Amino acid sequence: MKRQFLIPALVLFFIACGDSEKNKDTARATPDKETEQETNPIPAEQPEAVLPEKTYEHEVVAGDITIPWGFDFLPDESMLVTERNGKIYHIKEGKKQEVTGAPEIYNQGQGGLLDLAVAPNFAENSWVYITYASSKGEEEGGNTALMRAKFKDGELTNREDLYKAEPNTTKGQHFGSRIVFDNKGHLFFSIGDRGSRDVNPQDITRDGGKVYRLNLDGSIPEDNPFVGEENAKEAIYSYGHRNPQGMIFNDGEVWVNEHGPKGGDEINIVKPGKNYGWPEVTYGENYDGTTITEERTGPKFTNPLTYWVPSIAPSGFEKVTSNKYPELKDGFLVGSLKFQYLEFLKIDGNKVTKREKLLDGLGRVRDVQQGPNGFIYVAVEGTGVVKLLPHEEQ
Ligand SMILES: [Ca+2]
Repeated sequence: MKRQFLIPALVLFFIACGDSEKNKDTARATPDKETEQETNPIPAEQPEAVLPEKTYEHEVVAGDITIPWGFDFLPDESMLVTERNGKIYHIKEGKKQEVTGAPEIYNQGQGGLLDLAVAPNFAENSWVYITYASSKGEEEGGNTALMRAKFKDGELTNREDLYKAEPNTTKGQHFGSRIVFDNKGHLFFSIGDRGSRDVNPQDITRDGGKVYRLNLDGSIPEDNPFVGEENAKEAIYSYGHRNPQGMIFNDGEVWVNEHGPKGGDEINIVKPGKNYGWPEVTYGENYDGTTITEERTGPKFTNPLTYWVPSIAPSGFEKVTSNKYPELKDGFLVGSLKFQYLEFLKIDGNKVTKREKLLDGLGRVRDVQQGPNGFIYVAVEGTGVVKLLPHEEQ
């Protein structure tokens, strides 16, 4: 989940995230290799993904949602779910009600209604945050926007646009997007490279291929890494991303997973001002098998924690902290759009030690959240939102 409500005090614990010019610095990079391997280690190869010892069952909690893109929980444990085509549903006690006041979307390619995150202090202010593809602006096409609105009685009101990426483009790729909160009054959200990999991700004066950090009212934190830099988009927190569609707040750090090209999906630990390399370094290649770059790493770039070859097409991200699934506790969950399962990863230090395919074949997994009740919920295309049943409840 994106935050947790703890009673009695409102103590909040947030989890819920080319053929370009070659890197000229590679040749003259010889900082202390050992230190570098400690602070920015080259990721190890992953183990194969296997089926779990015991198959998990599931139950549908919100059906008939074509592309359930993102969801989050309200303090009463009811759920808000976005559907990419522009609808938002409130799921309460098994009943699905369409919410009025959803934003007007630019419905193109991978764009549409994207993530939704309930404010950490929703009980006091009723804010929910939403990312979506928007056509606002002068140019034709659209780009990713972030808004907030108050949710009450099945209705979104007091809508405020907090960020709109520029410029618009008619390209249908890589809008991102996920939203998470830290416990210091900020929110983070992601925008993909919008199909312009050689223009956007490496340029901090342009939107796209970035993770952004804002205050909850949409203003830019004064300590953002590029504040005061000429022409910089000051909301940028990190850059060189391709298309992050999974994000969590994990032990004080923002972690994203992001789609690579053919091969080279990544988990990155997002640090202020860091460059995650796309497209100058990547473990992937073009979809037609041609080379993007031979470089996998370089001194200017922060290495991923892990990478997937072949790509699983990751979407959604969660850390299991509840006691409902002892065998999964402290592990990570990532949806696979491509292979239609929920991937479980055990990570020890900076190494992935186990990968399992949960709910294998269920459908394209779009999002995953641990609910305030400790159960794992999974958004699956063509189905809706399902609950992962612990073994003892089957
Ligand atoms: Ca990278």
